[in-house]
Amino acid sequence: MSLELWFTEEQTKNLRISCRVKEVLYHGRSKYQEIVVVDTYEYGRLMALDGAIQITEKDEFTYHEMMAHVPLHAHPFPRRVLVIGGGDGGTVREVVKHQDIGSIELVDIDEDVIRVSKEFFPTVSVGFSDKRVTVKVEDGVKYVSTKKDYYDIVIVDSTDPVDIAKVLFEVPFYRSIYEALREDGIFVAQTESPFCELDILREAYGNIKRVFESVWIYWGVMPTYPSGMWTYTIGSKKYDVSVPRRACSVETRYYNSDVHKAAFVLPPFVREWVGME
Ligand code: AG3
Repeated sequence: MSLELWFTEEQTKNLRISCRVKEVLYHGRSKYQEIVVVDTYEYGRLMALDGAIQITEKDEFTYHEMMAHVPLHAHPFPRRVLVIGGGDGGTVREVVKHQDIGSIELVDIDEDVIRVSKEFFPTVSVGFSDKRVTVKVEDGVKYVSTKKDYYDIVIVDSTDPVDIAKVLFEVPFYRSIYEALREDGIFVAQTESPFCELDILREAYGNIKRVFESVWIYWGVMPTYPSGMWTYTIGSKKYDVSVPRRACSVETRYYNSDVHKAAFVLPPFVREWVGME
């Protein structure tokens, strides 16, 4: 008989994903959530917050590249970037690849996520050591409401819309972001799975449409998130973001110009559900 240890996320009431565990590396409670880090056979190290998988070493690049490089390549000249959430540092790692960006701020409410990522995910948190990056442990909702006409890009790298992250899917927050952006600014947020969380996607899309002139949904593959198909919703004041303005200038494993364009092609079931014409 062999002893087997498995990490399981209950993705919905009726669906679970399990990864066989080599070793438990960290288990603790921060002020806001339960943090688990395990080393798994299939996906390498994995971090979960309140039971929901946030990153695994094997597939995090698809999500982080799509969060960062789509808006950054859709803007002609991004200078100032704000990341809200994303305390693991994966999105920041992708943003710092763009040499022309002058300043990158990351605001995450939970300093333990930042600390745990630095300790157990050096290849994810690596961007934090870039000189242009400032990390603030604060409430992102409050922080962004103090800024006006300032950022070129705002990226919301949140957890699922439960507990502390709920407000990150609501209109007042989107309005503050709109005001914090310059007149040609771009905003993107992760908006969940079109299979497991269709209501969340529809609501987020509707809320962002109430605030931004132009709104698109794009999608990518994310094997360890519910259903493996993941969406991102992007609001733009001026530019058509569905085509890249510049050739891909950075080293990537998932993103390139063709993937950028393809990601905006949505299957009819998604278009219909969110009420796109
Ligand atoms: N943030 C999106 C996590 C959503 C995953 N949901 C789930 N597993 N039920 C990821 C943060 C990575 N920087």
